[in-house]
Amino acid sequence: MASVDTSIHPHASGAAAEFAARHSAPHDLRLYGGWFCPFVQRAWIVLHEKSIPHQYIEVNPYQKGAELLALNPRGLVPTLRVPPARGGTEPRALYESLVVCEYLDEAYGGNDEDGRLLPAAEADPFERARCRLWIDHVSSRIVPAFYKLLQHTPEKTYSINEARDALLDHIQDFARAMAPVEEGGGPWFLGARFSLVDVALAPWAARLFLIDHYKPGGLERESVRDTLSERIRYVEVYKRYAEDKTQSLVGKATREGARLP
Ligand SMILES: N[C@@H](CCC(=O)N[C@@H](CS)C(=O)NCC(=O)O)C(=O)O
Repeated sequence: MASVDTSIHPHASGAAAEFAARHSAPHDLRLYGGWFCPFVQRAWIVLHEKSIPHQYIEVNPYQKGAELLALNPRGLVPTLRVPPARGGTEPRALYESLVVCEYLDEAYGGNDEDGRLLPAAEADPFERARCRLWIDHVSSRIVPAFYKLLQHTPEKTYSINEARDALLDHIQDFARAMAPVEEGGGPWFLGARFSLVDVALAPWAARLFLIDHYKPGGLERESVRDTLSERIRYVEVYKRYAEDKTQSLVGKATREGARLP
């Protein structure tokens, strides 16, 4: 087995780089993160959703620096440096992505009706517990199955199809527990309301393309994958649809509510 891979691109890119840059000024609430890390992304999403002022500090957790280890003896990201308690001077730290997410949700207000990403216990203890149950399903079923499939190699004792089926089974169980679209009026676990259940899953949902990229058959049919071009090319060609400027027969028909050609 090779040693730990410490070579990682040193900083975020794209939208994440812009978000990190907007939060680079010193602040007494600090997220120590790695741009690539899905556990970090959970905490980052909560900071973003609740517009919480903070400082983002990029670290490589595979080259554990003294600053990170002083806050988190496990040396993992995300690590959150929390301002000192009232009357105190020592900064405090929290880690474990879901603990960090719940802390941020409870300690800071938010934009929606009660400002909470997890239903408050006072409002609906059952719904809160049900959300935590499905967050646990994400962490204990979907996430391990994602890695088991991604880490499948031909010499494994399980087949790639077993790994793929297990991941899809866990995703289907999750989908069955979601609010039906027609009842909730929205695409999220609770329907219209975005919650910590969605936060817990989103980083891996956004990384599912890696299975298609690295594994034979991926999560898509090979025939589908082998007939696709690079994503950026679709972004370019679909711009005229997204801005509703296309003069194609399909575009015109949709605009007029007519049958597609
Ligand atoms: N259970 C932790 C997992 C965090 C985790 O594994 N982070 C990775 C980066 S994605 C890490 O810091 N790895 C450092 C290492 O493996 O030494 C959480 O939910 O926060």
